[in-house]
Amino acid sequence: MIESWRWYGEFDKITLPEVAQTGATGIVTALHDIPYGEVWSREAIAARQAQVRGAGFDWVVVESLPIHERIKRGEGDLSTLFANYQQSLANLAAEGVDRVCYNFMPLLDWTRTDLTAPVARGGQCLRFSAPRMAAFEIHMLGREGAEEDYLPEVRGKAAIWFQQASEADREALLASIMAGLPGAFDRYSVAGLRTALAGYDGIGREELRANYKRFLQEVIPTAQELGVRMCVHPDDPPRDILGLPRIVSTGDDLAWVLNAVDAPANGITLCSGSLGAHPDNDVPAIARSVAPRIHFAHLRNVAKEADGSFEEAAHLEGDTDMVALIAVLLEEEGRRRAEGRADDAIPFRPDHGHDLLSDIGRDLIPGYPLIGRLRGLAELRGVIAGLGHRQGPHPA
Ligand code: DNO
Repeated sequence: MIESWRWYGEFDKITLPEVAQTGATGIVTALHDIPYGEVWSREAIAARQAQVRGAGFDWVVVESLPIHERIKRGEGDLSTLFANYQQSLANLAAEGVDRVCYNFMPLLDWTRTDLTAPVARGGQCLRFSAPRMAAFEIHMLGREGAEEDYLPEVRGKAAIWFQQASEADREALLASIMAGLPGAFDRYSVAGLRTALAGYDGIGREELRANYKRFLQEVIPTAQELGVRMCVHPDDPPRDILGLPRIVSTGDDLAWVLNAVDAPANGITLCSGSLGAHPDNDVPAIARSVAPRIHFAHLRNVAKEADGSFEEAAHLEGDTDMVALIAVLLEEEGRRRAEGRADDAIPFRPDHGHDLLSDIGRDLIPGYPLIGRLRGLAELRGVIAGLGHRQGPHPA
């Protein structure tokens, strides 16, 4: 497994020399300042590549090469957007970057209601509270039909929260829900979000799947030819949100993706935290079912609650059996080695982390602190070493 670290380039207050001290050797990054839908030029990619290599790292994965909303909505003539995406892949390949993570979540990327929830023994974590999400949708956004998406008990708690919340609490909730968009992108106001949501009127699960399939048909053959591996990131949280359909949430969804265009370049980012927030998902079993197509892994854990809320747990705590999951990944690497492949190693990163110690007050990107991720990486490294030892020595 290749230990890697997400770094947000010019938007990240954590420096590459700091990252080097974590022991990670791979960098996961993106050109966050390029607007969605535009070509990533060779020059811009080469400049980032030089920066990463100059600091002694490999740029192992792009996260993300984002998909324009018009592609997700299947709106109008998409030929330029598809051509631009293909060109970006060609430019990345030409500069030696050959794994690309993306997601197909409509409108919002990951969604949380609280970015600084207290952790029992100190520190802060990201939290998704079903009652607060319900308060937002029902009482702040006034989305039609939102009530039906929540249990009566959750609706009750939502109404109480909303009545007691100050204007500042409501603003903080909106800011948390909007924080998932990485880099320098738009944050919606409540009114802006209503307008953006209206763009998805009439787009249900089947329509979104058709639009996704069209994207895969356009992009996977190009990726395959270029030797680039595409890896879709699962929905976070893995459920419909704000009335928007989500189609990459379960093992069945992943099987659908892999079958939609059946090629090795069409692969998966196995994100244990995203998949693990769904009550029916057995993450190690899902990993086993898609193992040959896992091109990248995000390792983190969540603790779920009965009402649909969840909190990000320490990497070896929470509901997912991390040791069992890592065993699946190591087994898959062994299978690749047995096939004689030189590209057997799966890059992974400690995904998210608690804000711990000097992380607090540093105003880092939510979920991406230094010490919290360093702790996560060290724990995961220990599991990998322990399981690897049991399996016998790795070839050099
Ligand atoms: C959250 C991340 C996601 C992920 C994108 C991939 O921390 O895991 O933002 O990068 O969904 O496109």
